Amino acid sequence: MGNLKHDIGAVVRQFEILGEFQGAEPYGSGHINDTYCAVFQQAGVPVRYILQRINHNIFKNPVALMENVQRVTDHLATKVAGEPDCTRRVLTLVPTRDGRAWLVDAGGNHWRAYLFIEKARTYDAVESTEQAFKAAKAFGQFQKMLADLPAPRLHDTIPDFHHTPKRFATLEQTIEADVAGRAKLAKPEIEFALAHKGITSILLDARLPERVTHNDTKFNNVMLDDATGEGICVIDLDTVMPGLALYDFGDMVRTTTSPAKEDERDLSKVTMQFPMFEALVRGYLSTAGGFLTNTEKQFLAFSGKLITFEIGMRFLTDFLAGDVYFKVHRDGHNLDRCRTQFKLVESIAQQEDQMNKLVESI
Ligand code: ADP
Ligand code: GN1
Ligand code: MG
Repeated sequence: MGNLKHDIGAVVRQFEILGEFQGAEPYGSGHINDTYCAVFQQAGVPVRYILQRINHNIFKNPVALMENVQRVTDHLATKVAGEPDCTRRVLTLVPTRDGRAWLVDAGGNHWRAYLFIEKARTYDAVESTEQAFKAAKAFGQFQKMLADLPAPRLHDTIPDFHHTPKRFATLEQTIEADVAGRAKLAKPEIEFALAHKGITSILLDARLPERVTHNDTKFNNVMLDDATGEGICVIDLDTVMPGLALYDFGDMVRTTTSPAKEDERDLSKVTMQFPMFEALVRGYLSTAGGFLTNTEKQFLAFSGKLITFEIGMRFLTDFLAGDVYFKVHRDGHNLDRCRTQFKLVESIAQQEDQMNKLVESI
C-alpha cells in the first residue's frame, strides 16, 4: 500500500461496495490507465473489485468516455440478460455511494469500479490457435452486439485514433522536432516508417462502413475463461467508439499471431504464425461474418499489416518525443516495442498473398 500513488482505500470506499476494505494492489499490464485490484471482506469471504483511474492526459474528456462506457455496458448487459454467467460476460460498473457511475476525486481524477471477473484471465502473449480463435470470436460477438446500439452516435474519446495518415504526419513532425535528441538512435526504424507512407491511406480510401468498434482489441483486452478457454468478457472499453471493423481485426493480427510479447528484444522470436492467422479469421467470421461486407473481408489480411505498422509508428513517435504517452518500464522500451511491430509488418508482408488466398477460400 505504501508505494501507491493515490489513497486507494479512500477512493474505493466511496463506491457502493459492502464489507470492510482489506487492501489494494496495482494490477495488470495496461499502458494507459492506473488499474488496481481492491479486496473487501464480505460476510467472511474476500471479494475482489477492479478500480481504475482514467488517464486524463490521454483521454481529455473523461466524462464523455464514461458516458460511452455506461451506454455500452448497459446495452451489452441487456443482450446477455438471463444467460448463465451474465455478470462475467459484460463489464459491470459499480456505482458510487451517491449513485453516480464514476467518481471525481479532490485532485480532479476520474475513477470507476468494476465487478472483478473471476475464474478468467488475460494473457500478454498467445499460446495456442484455440486461444486465437476464441479471442477473435469474442471480439466479433462484441461488434455484433453493439451493431444496434441506439442513437446518438458514441463520443470520439480520442479523435482520429486510427487515422493512419494523421499518425504518419505526427511522426514526421516528431522526427523533425527531435525534442529528446533520440532520432540518431532510431535511424533504421525511421527509414522503415518513412518508406511505408504509401500504405497509410488505403483503408480510408476504401470507403468502408462506419460501425461501433472497440479499437483496442489487443489480446490482453479479452478475458479467457479458466475452465473453457472461451473469450468470456471483452474489457478495456475506453476506446469503444465509431470506427472500422478492420481496426479491430487488424489489432488482433498484431497482438495474437506472434508468439513474442510486444516488447520482446529478441526479434527472431517475432513472426506472423499462419495457423494463428487462420484461427483468427475463422473465429472472427464465426460471429462477425454475417454483417461484414465483401470489401471488408478482402482487407482482413491487409488490416493486420496496417494496424501493426500504425502502432509501431506510435511507439516510435513516443520514443522520439521522450516517452510521454505509453507507460515505460526501462530505457528504450518504446523503441523495443516499435522494433517488434516493424518486424511483424515485414513478416505479414511476406505472407500476405497466402493470407489473402486463405480468406478467399473461407
Ligand atoms: P488499460 O487501459 O491500462 O490497458 P485495462 O482495462 O485493460 O487497462 O485493465 C488492465 C488489466 O486489468 C487487464 O489486462 C486485466 O487483466 C485486468 N482487468 C481489467 N478489468 C478487469 C475486470 N473487470 N476483472 C478482472 N480483471 C480485469
Ligand atoms: C494502449 O490501454 P492498452 O494498454 O490496452 C493503447 C492502444 C495501443 C496499445 C499498444 C488508449 O492500449 O491504442 O494499441 O497500448 N491505448 C490507447 O499496446 O492509446
Ligand atoms: Mg488493456
